[in-house]
Amino acid sequence: MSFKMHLLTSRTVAVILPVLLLLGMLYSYIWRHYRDGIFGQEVRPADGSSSRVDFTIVNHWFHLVASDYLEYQQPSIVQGSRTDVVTVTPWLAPIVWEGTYNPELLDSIYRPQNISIAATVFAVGKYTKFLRDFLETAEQHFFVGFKVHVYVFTDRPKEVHQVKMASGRQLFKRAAVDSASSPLQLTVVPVPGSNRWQEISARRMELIQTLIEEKLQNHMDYIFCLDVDSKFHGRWGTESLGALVAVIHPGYYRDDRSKFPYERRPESTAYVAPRKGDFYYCGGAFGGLLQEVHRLANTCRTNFEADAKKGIEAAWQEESHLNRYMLINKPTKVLSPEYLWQDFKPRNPEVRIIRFSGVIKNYADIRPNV
Ligand code: 5GW
Ligand code: MN
Repeated sequence: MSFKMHLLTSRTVAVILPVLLLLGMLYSYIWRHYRDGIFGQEVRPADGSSSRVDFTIVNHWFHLVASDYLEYQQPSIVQGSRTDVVTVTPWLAPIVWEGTYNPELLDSIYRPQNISIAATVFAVGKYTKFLRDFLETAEQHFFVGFKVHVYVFTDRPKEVHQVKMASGRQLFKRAAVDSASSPLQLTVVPVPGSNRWQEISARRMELIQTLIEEKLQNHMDYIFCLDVDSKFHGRWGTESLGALVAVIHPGYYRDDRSKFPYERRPESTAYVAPRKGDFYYCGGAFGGLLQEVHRLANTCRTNFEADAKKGIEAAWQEESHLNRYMLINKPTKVLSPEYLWQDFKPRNPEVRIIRFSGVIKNYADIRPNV
C-alpha cells in the first residue's frame, strides 16, 4: 500500500511539476506583454543608465482633436509665414518661432484634453530674491487657462511664503480669462542649502527625477524645468508642448558648432566631438512629457556622478550633460531663443517677441563663495 502510494506520488510529481513550470512560463510571458502594452517599456538610454519607472501611455498627445466651430486663417503650403528663420530640424521636429503657429487653434485642441503642466524652479540661497518676479510673470504668461503646478525647491521656505503673503492673495489666482482658467498652484519643496554650485547643479536633476517618481507620475502630463533668475514677458503656452522639448541658447545660435561650448574632453560622459552637434541648448529651460524628462534627468544625473567619480566636471555642468543627451535623444520640439533670451543681449531682428528672459544679476551679490 505504502509502496503504491509512493509510486503514485512520484508519478504525479513527474507530471505536475513540468505542467506547473510551463504554466509559470506562460504566465510571465503573458504578463510581460500585457505590461509593456499598458505601461511604457523599461527605459534603457543609450548612455548607459536605466530607468525602472512605469508610466501609463499618454494617448491624447498623439491624437489632436480640433473644434468644429473655430474659424481661422487658411494655412499655406507654399508660402511660409516665416522665411527669415528655419522652422524645422533635419529630423523633422518643429522649431517654434512667433508667426509659425496659431495660438487659438492650439489652445482649442489642448483645452478639452484637460492637460496639466508642472514647472520646477530652484531657489537656493540668495536666489530666492528672483522668485517673486518669476512667479508673478508666470501667472501672466505661462500656460494661461491651463492647470499649472509650480514646484519651488528651496532651502528658505519661509521666504517663499513671504512672497506668497506679500502678493496679497490676488497673486497665484489667475485673472478669470474664461471659465476654463484655473489658479497657478504652488508647492514648496524644502531642500538643504549648499555653498557649492556644483552640488546644487548635480542635485537639480536628481530632485527632478525624484519629484516625477514620487509626486507627479499619473497626476501631471508635462513638465518644464526653468531657471529662477528669469521673467516671462510673453506667451509661453501649448505651442511649446512636445515629448522632449529643448530651447536654443540665445548666445550661440548663429555660430558654427565647433564654437559651441560643449564638453570637449573625451573622458567626460558629456563629451561631444568637434564635428558633432545640432544646436546648443539651454540648461535654463527644458521639458516635455513626464517619462521623457524623467529619463533625461536620470541619465544626466547618472553621467554627472560617473564623471564626478573620475574627478571630472563638465564645462557647463548639467547644461553640458543636457546637450550630450539631446544630441543622441533628439528633441521632438525645439523652442527658438524667444523662449530664453538674456536681458543684457540686444534683441536680434528674427526674435520678434521675447517670451522668457534671464535678468541681469550681480554675481558677487547672489552667488555663494565658490
Ligand atoms: C549658481 C551659480 C553659482 C553658485 C550658485 C548658483 C545657484 C543657482 C544658487 O546659489 N542657487 C540657485 O537656486 N541656483 C539655481 O540654478 C537657480 O534656479 C538658477 O536660476 C539656476 C542656474 O544658475 P544661474 O541662473 O546662476 O546660471 P546662469 O548660467 O543662468 O547664469
Ligand atoms: Mn539663469
